[in-house]
Amino acid sequence: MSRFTVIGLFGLFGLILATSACEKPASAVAKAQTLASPPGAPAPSTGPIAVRVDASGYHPASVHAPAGKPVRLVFTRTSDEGCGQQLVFPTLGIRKDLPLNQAVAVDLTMPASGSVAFTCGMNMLRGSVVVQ
Ligand SMILES: [Cu+2]
Repeated sequence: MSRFTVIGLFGLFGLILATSACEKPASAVAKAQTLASPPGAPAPSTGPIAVRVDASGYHPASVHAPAGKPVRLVFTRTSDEGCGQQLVFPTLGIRKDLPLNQAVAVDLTMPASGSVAFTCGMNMLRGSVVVQ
């Protein structure tokens, strides 16, 4: 086996690791989102909304807030696995680092209808704040 073959194999292995670390959480989040909004969901909280970030995504992946009102989300990343180190609100131009086990507040104003999406730095973990 040549030196280049060995380097190539390690590179491929690293790529597979990086890819699988991002893809698994995304499918888990998609599953969680369909379960997150059952009929008769609880009323929105008026205080800050806590969202935990781990290897499988955002918990909860879908939160609710009143239309047209300011809302504060507090994100805490509790796992070094996965790719939740960065938090992005694409439509608001917000990009924040999430240090491990440190609460990071994000203030935003809800639109009149619809939802505001948030993702990891690579748009693989996904969540949303839905107008209620
Ligand atoms: Cu990612």
